[in-house]
Amino acid sequence: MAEGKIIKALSGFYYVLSEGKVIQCRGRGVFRKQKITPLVGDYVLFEASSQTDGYIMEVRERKNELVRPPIANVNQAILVFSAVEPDFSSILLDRFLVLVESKKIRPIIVINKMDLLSGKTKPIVEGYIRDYRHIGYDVIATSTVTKSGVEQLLPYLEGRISVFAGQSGVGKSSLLNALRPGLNLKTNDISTHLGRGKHTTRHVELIEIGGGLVADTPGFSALEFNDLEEGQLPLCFPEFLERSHECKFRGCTHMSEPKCAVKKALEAGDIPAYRYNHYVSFMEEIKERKTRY
Ligand SMILES: Nc1nc2c(ncn2[C@@H]2O[C@H](COP(=O)(O)OP(=O)(O)O)[C@@H](O)[C@H]2O)c(=O)[nH]1
Ligand SMILES: [Mg+2]
Ligand SMILES: [Zn+2]
Repeated sequence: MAEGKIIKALSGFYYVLSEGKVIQCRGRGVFRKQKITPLVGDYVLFEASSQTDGYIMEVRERKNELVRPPIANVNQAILVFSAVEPDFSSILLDRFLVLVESKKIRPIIVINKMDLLSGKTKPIVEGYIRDYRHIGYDVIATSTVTKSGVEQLLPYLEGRISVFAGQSGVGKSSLLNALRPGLNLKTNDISTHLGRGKHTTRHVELIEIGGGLVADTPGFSALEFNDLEEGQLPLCFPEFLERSHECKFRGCTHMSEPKCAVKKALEAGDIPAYRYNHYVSFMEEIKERKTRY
């Protein structure tokens, strides 16, 4: 049996990339009974019946699984924001970061459209870039117009499965096109993010860019904290997590407990107020959700 990775699923066929070749496979008959649905991103063992065709015999255990789009084993999320048009939003970034961290996916932050910054907006965006780098996140500032910074993304893609995520219009498709000339993804395509609620089975495909695999559709289209428990939230803010052993109470939620190291860092200006405020509002949102049931 050979080993490979599913890069596309379409009409009952799975396209398995193995040693540089793509084999068109069907799932084993027993999968249906065992309720196993192979996903794009799955590592599989397959039996080739010819040079081009085969059967998937086994699906390896998944590291994680996204629902929309359906992809397994995502290593990282490239969170794309624009500096302006639309304006950079730190609360939206924090929301993405929490969702990504909670799935044990590594986030990479990209701030695109840097060419559009003016004298007034530049220092604001640069301040955010400094703050997020200070937390320890990788932040890449790009422009697909001047091409500045775009190539810095390539080494991050190598050997990994990545999804691009971010609001419509920030430049995700433009970035992918810039990273892989000839890809020709549609840009300024506002129809694609309206699929919600409609019964469109969106097919996903992983495309090879920079020695890695990238999903061709944006990830994390649902931005609600539906699967998140209160206790998980403090783990999704790395700069809180690293200080939490200094809090007086074990399992401190950094809300109203005394002698809280996070509160202390906030007062000292080591944690920006907006990060803490977003944390509090997410905590309230999670609690609120619970009382609804
Ligand atoms: N000025 C400027 N415009 C950009 C940049 N990147 C993308 N755009 C434009 O922003 C619009 C949305 O880009 P698109 O790639 O479709 O965004 P997506 O919805 O995130 O895939 C298009 O009109 C692009 O030409 C950039 O770096 N600078
Ligand atoms: Mg797009
Ligand atoms: Zn605390």
